[in-house]
Amino acid sequence: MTNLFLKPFGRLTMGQAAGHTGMCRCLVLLVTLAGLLFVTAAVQAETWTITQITNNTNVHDAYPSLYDGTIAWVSNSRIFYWDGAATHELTSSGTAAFPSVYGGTVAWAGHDGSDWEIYFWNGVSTTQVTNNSIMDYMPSLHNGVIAWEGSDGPSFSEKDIYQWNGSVISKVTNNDYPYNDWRPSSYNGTVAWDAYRGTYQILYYDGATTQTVASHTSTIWKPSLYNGTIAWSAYDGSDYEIYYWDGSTITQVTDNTFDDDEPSLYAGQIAWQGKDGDWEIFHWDGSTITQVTDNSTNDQQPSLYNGQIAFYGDDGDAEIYLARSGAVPEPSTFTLAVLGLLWLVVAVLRKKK
Ligand SMILES: [Ca+2]
Ligand SMILES: [Ca+2]
Ligand SMILES: [Ca+2]
Ligand SMILES: [Ca+2]
Repeated sequence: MTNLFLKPFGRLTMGQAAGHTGMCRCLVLLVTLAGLLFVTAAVQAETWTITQITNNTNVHDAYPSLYDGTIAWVSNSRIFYWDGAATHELTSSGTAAFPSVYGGTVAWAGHDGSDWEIYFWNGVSTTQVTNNSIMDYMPSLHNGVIAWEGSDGPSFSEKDIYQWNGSVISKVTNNDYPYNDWRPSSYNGTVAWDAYRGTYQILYYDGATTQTVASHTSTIWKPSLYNGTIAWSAYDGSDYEIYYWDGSTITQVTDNTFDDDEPSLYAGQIAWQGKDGDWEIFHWDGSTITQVTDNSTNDQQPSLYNGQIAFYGDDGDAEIYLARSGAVPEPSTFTLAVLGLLWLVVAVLRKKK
């Protein structure tokens, strides 16, 4: 029964697999091959190719939002949209912030002269979603639905979570000070946000009910929602760390002595910024952390989508960058050397026969 496995291999490499010596040679070769493949796999690292999207002077390009190779960002308080080939400005005045992109549509917050409102660009024209005297801020767009934080209640700073489904505005939360709700992340009509309910919490509204995902006596914030799973950042007593909830279990992703913040979640993978002196971009593929940037200037506010990360870096006035991952063997010369060594082993064994 062993020969069933060895024979085809033997024919290919040694010309014979019958007999004790042949089997031994085959086993040695198999073990060597397995070992070399393992070593080759071990030195394969996730590599990132970084492209600079903006290149200007005295213009602060920041807060990118990425969706399927398209990016929306803020440039000197104006909203810009890169469709993968060309750049378009979506605003006509410089009072905007916090763009969120989805499938050729963009939401953002804009100041109308008296307070902040939510705006939505459907790819052709812009709609003003809110028109009131309260502060509407930090919109998150997904599939035609926008969630944001809006102030109401006795204290102007007290926030609730609102949602717009394309025609109607509803409240996801409705409470008063000292309860508070901030920083929503929208996904198909579901919302995650951070809140104060006596303790600091990550809350999740699945479209029907709201549950507490995590509770903390110190800061826990900036949730990023993806299909019933959430990433966030929390203070562990000495610095900030990244956490991931897969719908049932919480995993601590980082455990170091510097701040990790601004997580962006996509399909079990997370990008965030970590401060190893200056801010760098990091990526977690579900098991391994890779450092995406490595320089002496700040790289911040990553937005992750399907193996790509948009972020902004500081070249004096801040620019938008796009990092693309590729599972390229590293270094490729090592792989060639392994193949060469393998060929040598085969040649020697053939000669010995
Ligand atoms: Ca710039
Ligand atoms: Ca308003
Ligand atoms: Ca940390
Ligand atoms: Ca950096």
